[in-house]
Amino acid sequence: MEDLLEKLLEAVELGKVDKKSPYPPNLKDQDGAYELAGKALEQGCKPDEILEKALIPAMANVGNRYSRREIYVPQMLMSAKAMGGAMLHLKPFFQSGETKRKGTFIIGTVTGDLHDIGKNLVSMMVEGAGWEVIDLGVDVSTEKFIKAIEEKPSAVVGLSALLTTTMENMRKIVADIKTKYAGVKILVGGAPVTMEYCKKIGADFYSPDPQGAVNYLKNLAS
Ligand code: B1M
Repeated sequence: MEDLLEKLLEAVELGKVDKKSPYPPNLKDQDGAYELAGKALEQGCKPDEILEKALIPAMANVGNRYSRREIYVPQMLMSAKAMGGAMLHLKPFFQSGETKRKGTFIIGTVTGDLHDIGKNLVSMMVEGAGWEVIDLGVDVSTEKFIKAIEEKPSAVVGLSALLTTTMENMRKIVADIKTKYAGVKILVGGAPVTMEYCKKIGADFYSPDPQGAVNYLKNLAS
């Protein structure tokens, strides 16, 4: 069993989605994350064990390697895709409530901003770290964030902005959320955003990359 989980960890880290996936070329025709997760379940491994022992450590390695600039966006996307392949088997268990998530993370790119590549990476990495993720998409208004928070009041909220012009919308959304839900923690990120700006607009934390977001949530949950 340990061997199977080790193989799954490696498949996710290397971005091997499933058997027919041509990437990475040296793993051609070998089982990918999809098949290995299915086999682990068949052999009696619990979904949360698969998450804790294979998927989460794999994505943590990927996040750390990306932060150290040892890998780049395409590799991280392939790993996230591989994790998604494994999650196809695990999701039904989480959705049924049979297996507990660490918490809920609501994420969206702020009003007026259509950039979603970075936001999607954060979303996938956080999901890979064992959180339920409610991804509201792009061009998300205060009202949409508030509605999602109403449904999950204990959620942590993540805002992404890629344009200097939409940073102002980020400020407004943070202010509106904090007025209505002072206790809700808000994490901000995106290329033009800085820790200084985070403090200025009253958000709780800034992360320059997905792994920083995962680490912040991990600290909050512990
Ligand atoms: Co746009 N764009 N774009 N664009 N675009 C930028 C951002 C720009 C810097 C390009 C440039 O001029 N050099 C520039 C902004 C300038 C500024 O504001 N200072 C720009 C512009 C001007 C525009 C338009 C206005 C262009 C126009 O129409 N005249 C327009 C705006 C549309 C709109 O949003 N309303 C526009 C449109 C587009 C496309 C639609 C064509 C496309 C977006 C496609 C998509 O996202 N689906 C696009 C793209 C691709 C880019 C660039 C080239 C790449 C952005 C990207 O995906 N980076 C970008 C230039 C650049 O960055 N080199 C640019 C990769 C991604 C992994 O990084 O998103 O930074 P990033 O995310 C990182 C971190 O920031 C962090 O983690 C990620 C991984 O490390 N992170 C978080 C992100 N969100 C986080 C949230 C967190 C934590 C961390 O917690 C919640």
